[in-house]
Amino acid sequence: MTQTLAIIKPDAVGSGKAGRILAHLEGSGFKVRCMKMTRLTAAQAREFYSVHKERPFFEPLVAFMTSGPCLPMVLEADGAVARLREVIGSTDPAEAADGTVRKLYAENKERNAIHASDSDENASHEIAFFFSRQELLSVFP
Ligand code: 3AN
Repeated sequence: MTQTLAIIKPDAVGSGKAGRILAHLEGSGFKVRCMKMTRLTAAQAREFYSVHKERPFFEPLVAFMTSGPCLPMVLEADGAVARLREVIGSTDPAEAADGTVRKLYAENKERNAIHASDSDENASHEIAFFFSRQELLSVFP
């Protein structure tokens, strides 16, 4: 079993799709190991997406990610990172495969319902970004 980080983004939380997305993830075989509701500050959003800081969509992305609450969570499965990328679908819902989370629930390329780590290394980093060791251990000692 390996872990990855998902975030149900503010568009999906705000439009009442979080429960359906969570059910979709659980139905796809993921175990939820830790989860919280939070609202990112601009500084946190800039840090989280710093790899995109030179891109034209960076400031709109920061504005979107701070526009309302989101639900970061640690998900566990066999080959969790690759499996979750498959389950969420392409960044642009117009290009996402049928039955994927983004095809079903995303509005567009920016307001695309869910984030998922893209490598094991980034998954560790992103899990630590949202959850302390103590928080993780307090849920599943
Ligand atoms: P993914 O979330 O599929 O890994 P990334 O890491 O390339 O995609 O992009 C991070 C986030 O930046 C996306 N989830 C999306 O919200 C936003 N984004 C990416 N590309 C664009 C774009 N061309 N226009 C607007 N927003 C974008």
